[in-house]
Order: sequence, then structure tokens, then C-alpha cells
Amino acid sequence: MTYGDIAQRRLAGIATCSEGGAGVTRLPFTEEHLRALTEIRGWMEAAGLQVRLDAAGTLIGRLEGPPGSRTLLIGSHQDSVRSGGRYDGIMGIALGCLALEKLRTEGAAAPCSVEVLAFADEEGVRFPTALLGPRALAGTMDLSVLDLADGDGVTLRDALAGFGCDPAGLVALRRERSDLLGYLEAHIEQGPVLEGANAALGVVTGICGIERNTLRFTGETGHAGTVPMAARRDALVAAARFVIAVSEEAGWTANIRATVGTLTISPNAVNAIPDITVLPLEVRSVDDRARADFAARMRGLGEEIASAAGLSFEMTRTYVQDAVGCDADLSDRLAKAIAPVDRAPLRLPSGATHDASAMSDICPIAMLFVRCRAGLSHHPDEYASAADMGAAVDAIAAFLSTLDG
Ligand code: HGY
Ligand code: MN
Ligand code: MN
Ligand code: MN
Repeated sequence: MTYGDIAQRRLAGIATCSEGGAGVTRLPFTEEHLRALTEIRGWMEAAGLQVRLDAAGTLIGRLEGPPGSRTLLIGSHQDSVRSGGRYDGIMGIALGCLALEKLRTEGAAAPCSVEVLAFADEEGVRFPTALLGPRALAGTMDLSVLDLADGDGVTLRDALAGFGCDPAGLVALRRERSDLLGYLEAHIEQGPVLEGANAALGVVTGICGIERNTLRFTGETGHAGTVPMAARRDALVAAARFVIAVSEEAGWTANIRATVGTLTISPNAVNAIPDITVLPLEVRSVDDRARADFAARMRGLGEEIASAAGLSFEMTRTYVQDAVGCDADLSDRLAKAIAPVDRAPLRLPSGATHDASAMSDICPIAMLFVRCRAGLSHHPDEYASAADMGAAVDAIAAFLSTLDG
């Protein structure tokens, strides 16, 4: 049984505990999360780690290094999107544990202290916020998010307390920058680039920035049979024009990915003219300036479309996270560690955001991408091979041995 086979078996095992419908649904501070912690605790103990749960719901496995040595953090997120795949997030936790298990089996002492971190919530699917775990460690969290509620009205504060996590302990989680060597996240690529290059592993150069806005077109409702077409102020027609224009503009603008994704219509009846539409606009880019410019252009476009149809238009930014670069020294060490399987590993940006984005506020970060079949992710058919995961375990173990505490 190779380490890749063990990873495959462990990820299958943990997936079954949350596969209700198609794919994996494992949201933070739920029954599925609780069951997953039992599995992950087992992975950490098999690697000889001291295991504890912190006040943000992060399960932490620690290996004490030589006295006085700093700590390398390895982590990712245990949560998934709804009907997601078996690898996004959780794979990085499994591979980190297996790399330490490999070193333990080989009797190789780690040159520094190492912690594997299983963060509770990166996707932000259950609550309208995310990254509480890494932000608590980085000292950048906003405590007001504790009062945000999920679709059932459960606040993040109550969900934490119900999980045995004391929100009062969050502030004390902040780490000392001087104690940290860095943060490494191994993650399925979630895109087709490595597969296209026939590469098992890649080194991430940077993680895209992201901003989310809420837009609202307001017109006038009326009877679908009696209001002449020329007299209508139809909010759905305006929103439709906007969505098509966003897709076209993003298509010919470098470094931009823009998505609407959902649409709320009022009064949402076939025989009444829609008077209000509310839609999100998410803009991502590795270039923060390009992202801000594009969002400003989309605001102008929305205003233009609305005024041409006699509607009003509002656009409010609800979330922003700047692009982050990966640390050159850690990334070069990672590239060297991959050399046995690829002398010149691909270096590529991440179009997905990660826990590493938040960790970059407290320490240097590096990310290792693992090939993703057909680039499918946030999808039940997401897949990484045992061979590629085995190569990743070897690379993480080799990366650790390049460090000096
Ligand atoms: O949306 C993202 O990029 C991440 O998967 N949460
Ligand atoms: Mn994801
Ligand atoms: Mn992820
Ligand atoms: Mn992540």
C-alpha cells in the first residue's frame, strides 16, 4: 500500500460520512464535520502528532521539533461545497499527515516543529463569511462575523459553542510571526492546467484576489397582459442584459474572471412584470488593479442599462480579498522537492482562493497543486490519482527536510 493508496482510501472513508445526495456535502460545525474530526484525529495520531481543537474549530496536530525551533504550518480546509468532491481542501490535510507519517516511519526527525491544521470553514457555504480559522491565527478576524447566521438562523457564535468551541478564546489564537517558518497548503488544482501539461504536481505562484458585490435593478411591476411592451420598466430584462454584458466584457479583458451565479426576482410570477432583481457579481483576478477597474466598469454598465430603461440601480461591495503572492524561497524549496518526479515543475497562479490567502497575513506561504482530472472541482466527479497524491506526499516530506528550524 503506497502513501497515495492510503490517501485515496482515507479520502474515500471520510467522504462516505457525508455523502447524502451526489458528492460530498460537509459544512462546518455540523454532524458531518464532527464525524470528519474523528477520522482526521486518527490520521494525525497515526503520524504521531499531539491533537487538539482550537476555539475556531481548527483541529491541530503538532509535532514538537528541536528545542527552540520555529513551526512550519501545513493545512487546508475540512469543509466542502454542497455536492462537492472528495479532494478539495481535505486532501491537503490528509497529505500533510501522511508526509509526517512517512518521516516518522523512516525515522527522519523533522528539522522544525510542524503543525497540520484542519480548518473548519473555507468555502463560506453555510455562513456568509469564511476563513475564521486562518484569520484567527493571523489576528485578522472580524469578531462581528460571529453574529452572522446561516439559513436556519443559527449564528456562527452558537454553531461554535455547539461544537464545544469557546468564541471568547478566539482572540488568543493569534500566532507570533517570529515563531512561524511558513504555511504550506497542498490542494487539488481545481483546473485543467497540470493535466494539459501532463504534470502530476505544480508550484503555485500566487492566489487570485476576489471581490463580491450585490446589485439591484428596480423598475415597476404590472399586469403581464395589459401593460404595453414599450411602457414597461422590467427589472429582469435589465438584469439579463447586464449578465450577458458582464460575460462578454470579462471574456475580452485580460486576467479577469467574473461570475453572477444567482438571481432573485420579485414578484417572481409569470403574469406580473418583475419590478426588482437582485444579483451578486463576483470578480476575480491575480491583479488587484485590474479587478477594481473591471468592477468600476461594471458599475457604469449597470447604471447605463438601468437609466436607458427608466430603472434605478444600486451596487454594494460585500466582500473583498486582495491577491497574494507565494513566497519565493519556500516555492523554490518546493520545486526542488518535486524534482524526482519533475525536474522543472510548472509554476501557475490559483484562480481559486484558499486558506493560504488568509495565512499570508501572518507568514510566508507556499502552495503545491495536485493534478485534477478534467479540471473538475466543486463537483461530485472531482478526482486526483493515488500516484499523484503519493508524489505529493514525497514532495512534502522532501520539502520539510530542506527546512532549517
Ligand atoms: O471560491 C473559491 O475559490 C474557494 O473554493 N472557496
Ligand atoms: Mn472549494
Ligand atoms: Mn479549497
Ligand atoms: Mn483552501
